[in-house]
Amino acid sequence: MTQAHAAREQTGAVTVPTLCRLCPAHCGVLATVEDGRITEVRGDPDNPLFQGYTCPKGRALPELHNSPLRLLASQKRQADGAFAPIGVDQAMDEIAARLRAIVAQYGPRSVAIYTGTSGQSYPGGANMAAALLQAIGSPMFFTPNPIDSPGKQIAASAHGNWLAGDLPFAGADTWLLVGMNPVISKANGVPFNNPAQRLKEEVARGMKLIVIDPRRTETAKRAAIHLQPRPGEDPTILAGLIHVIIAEGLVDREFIDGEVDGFDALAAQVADFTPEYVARRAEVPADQVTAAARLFATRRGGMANCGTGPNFSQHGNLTEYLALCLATICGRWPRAGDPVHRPNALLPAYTARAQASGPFQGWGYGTKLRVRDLTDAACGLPTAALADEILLEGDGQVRALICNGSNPMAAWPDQRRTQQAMEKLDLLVCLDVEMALTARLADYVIATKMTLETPGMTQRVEALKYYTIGIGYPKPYAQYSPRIVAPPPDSDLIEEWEFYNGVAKRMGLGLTMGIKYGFGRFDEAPPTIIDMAKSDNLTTEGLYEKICEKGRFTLDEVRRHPHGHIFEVNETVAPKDPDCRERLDVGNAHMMGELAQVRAFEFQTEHADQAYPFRLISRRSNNFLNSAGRRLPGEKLTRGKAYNPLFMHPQDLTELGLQAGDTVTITSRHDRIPSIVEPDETMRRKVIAMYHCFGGLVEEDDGFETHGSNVGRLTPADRQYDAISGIPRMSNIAVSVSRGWSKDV
Ligand SMILES: Nc1nc2c(c(=O)[nH]1)N[C@H]1C(S)=C(S)[C@@H](COP(=O)(O)OP(=O)(O)OC[C@H]3O[C@@H](n4cnc5c(=O)[nH]c(N)nc54)[C@H](O)[C@@H]3O)O[C@H]1N2
Ligand SMILES: Nc1nc2c(c(=O)[nH]1)N[C@H]1C(S)=C(S)[C@@H](COP(=O)(O)OP(=O)(O)OC[C@H]3O[C@@H](n4cnc5c(=O)[nH]c(N)nc54)[C@H](O)[C@@H]3O)O[C@H]1N2
Ligand code: SF4
Ligand SMILES: [Mo]
Repeated sequence: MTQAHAAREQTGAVTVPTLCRLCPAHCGVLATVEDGRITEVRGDPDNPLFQGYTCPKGRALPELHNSPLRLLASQKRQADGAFAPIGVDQAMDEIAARLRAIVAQYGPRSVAIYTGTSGQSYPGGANMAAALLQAIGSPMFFTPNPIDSPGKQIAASAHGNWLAGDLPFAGADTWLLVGMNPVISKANGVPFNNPAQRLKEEVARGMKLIVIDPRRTETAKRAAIHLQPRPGEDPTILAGLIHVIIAEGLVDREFIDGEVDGFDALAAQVADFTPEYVARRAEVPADQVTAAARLFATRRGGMANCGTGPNFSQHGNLTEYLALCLATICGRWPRAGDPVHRPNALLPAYTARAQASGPFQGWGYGTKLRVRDLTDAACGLPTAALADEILLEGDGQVRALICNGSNPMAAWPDQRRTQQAMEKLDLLVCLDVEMALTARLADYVIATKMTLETPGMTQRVEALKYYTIGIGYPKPYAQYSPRIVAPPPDSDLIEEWEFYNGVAKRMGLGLTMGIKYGFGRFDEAPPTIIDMAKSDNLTTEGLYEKICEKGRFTLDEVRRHPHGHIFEVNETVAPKDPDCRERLDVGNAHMMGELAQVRAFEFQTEHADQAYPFRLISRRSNNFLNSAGRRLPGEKLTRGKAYNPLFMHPQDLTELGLQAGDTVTITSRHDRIPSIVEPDETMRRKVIAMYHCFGGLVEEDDGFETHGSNVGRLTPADRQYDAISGIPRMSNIAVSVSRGWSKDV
């Protein structure tokens, strides 16, 4: 009898171990089930990695599963615009027929899929979506990555990868975090099994943390050196750090000679970035720049990780690249004989080697978009351009979009244009658990199961190390969970992968799902190929077996440890293959050119525009994952505040004659939104911040007190964008703040 059955058959409450899948951490938790409903989720003290840790989002899983706003059946838009329930089989029949007609009339490229953050909670879902598009013959597969941190893969393609992975955070004597707040975001940088605690322990042990952030964040509070600069100056600051390290001879010469190309080009390019220049431009003390460089270069261990902040503020590719260069010129990669930091458990075993896998073409290839000369790139197709691909008429126009656990209306830049695009589509399908913002504009909303109603496992978390440095479990850890509860009575719900497979079958297409493993362009093991034509009557459990088929440990072994398990893997990094000629590159021509542009930029001109004296930066709420959970009724997540305030330094408020709780209008060169101000001493003066993914549809601005405002509205997608990833300026946005709000200008 499974645990879920045991839970359902007993009348009393049953508490079972499982895992939260809302964010990449996948914390091991305990779930209490009473009469077939989840009533409590809390930390699992018996989980060896998480040791009782959870966050408010995970603890709200019962409310999310039992939410009155939850969709219990799929919905179809009627002629009058209202939605009516539709059986999911009927919905798949109709969607398949419509897709077939659209492909027949306009060609395969007219169909696009955008798979989002919540799509990642379900192993196989996004892969099956990709398989459907492939079977249709459309290249138009999009993810949030190019409006998140696209600089990561682009920088890695220019720099190359290290085939032994990254260095461990635990035990390092220094670390640099640029524009990220892992204590809240549980993203990369600090290990996400209780990041606040991990950081506290390391600092108590002696780690000297360096943080670059315009806000004194929960993470920055632990820093030995917190550089609190003007936003958008990260390439300047990192070039300054590299300048000092080279000028003072603090580089790892032996590592550079053995493994690295381009050092002289880098040295020449940073020559002008003296601490005094950096200080003047980024408005940080020059001696802090020098001190940070010395600290980073002279203490043991230590890598540099970048977050969304610098990726949003332009030159994200360059900033990510310089962070890799900083680590590389200081020789900060695992060497032969070091313990393997992130050996796989549910992924195939691999040989970690102390050698480079050199640079590769990271952009300018494959599918060309029709707008802004954008192409496919290492970060994926430029998502910020998808709205225009829908709006621009003619050959190749996108006419049908499937959103998989994603929410363009909340998350994409330029919400006004995004809404026009959503409304222009011939067919918009959203797989969601509620009538989220984009779902409200859809033709069909496919109601899906929630995480605790599906089996879960941690394989995807291991794969994150192939995506970038500084993320993934710090130990060979794995967990599997069976389904914990049945879906609500009388509901008609489907899982994501079943939907794509179901639509494909109805279109007469056989799906082949492929999963690849490896750092950068390097394949560690042959891909796993799952031929759905040979997989009739597959269950999700069966799909997971296939996905984990090549794992170092079998799912059976993992299942034996319901509270999760840290496996014994005592491997050391293998020496460099004597035939290996590959080298890392710190002098990539494109990146050096961009650094020269940064140096030539007249930064005073931009600062001088008094019409827009504030800089609006990004920030994440501890209680919501992007837009998910934002509409949950009650106080559990909103804590009485269902909107996203405008955080502002108290002195800036005073200067504007504003008080906490006052309504203001935030105006950028592009658009305007209302908000409510909140004093926050952690902000740098003249820098203000808001949480993203709030607000209603474009015409619903007046409801800001109950649903907040959409920050994306302030950002145009077709000006000040990155030429490779298309990411527009989503932080460091020049704005003005004025008292009051009126919808009419
Ligand atoms: N201005 C600004 N814009 C930003 C950002 C920012 O910081 N500032 N951040 C950017 C970043 S980093 C990202 S990743 C993107 C996020 O972009 P998206 O991934 O597109 O946005 P989310 O809000 O995460 O969308 C999640 C959707 O999934 C639904 N959902 C929740 N649970 C489930 C589930 O179990 N199953 C299914 N099928 N659906 C579910 C939610 O209701 C919601 O509609 O936004 C980007 N946009
Ligand atoms: N609780 C919670 N956790 C989340 C999410 C969430 O919405 N809520 N979202 C998840 C997602 S999709 C992602 S991608 C990750 C992101 O994880 P992070 O990248 O850690 O995101 P943030 O916490 O917003 O941290 C970004 C930091 O950049 C700073 N910043 C803004 N502009 C600049 C700049 O120009 N330069 C510098 N140096 N700093 C700048 C901001 O002050 C902020 O502290 O978090 C994930 N985890
Ligand atoms: S950090 Fe929070 S949301 Fe993320 S997996 Fe853990 S409990 Fe869930
Ligand atoms: Mo993200």
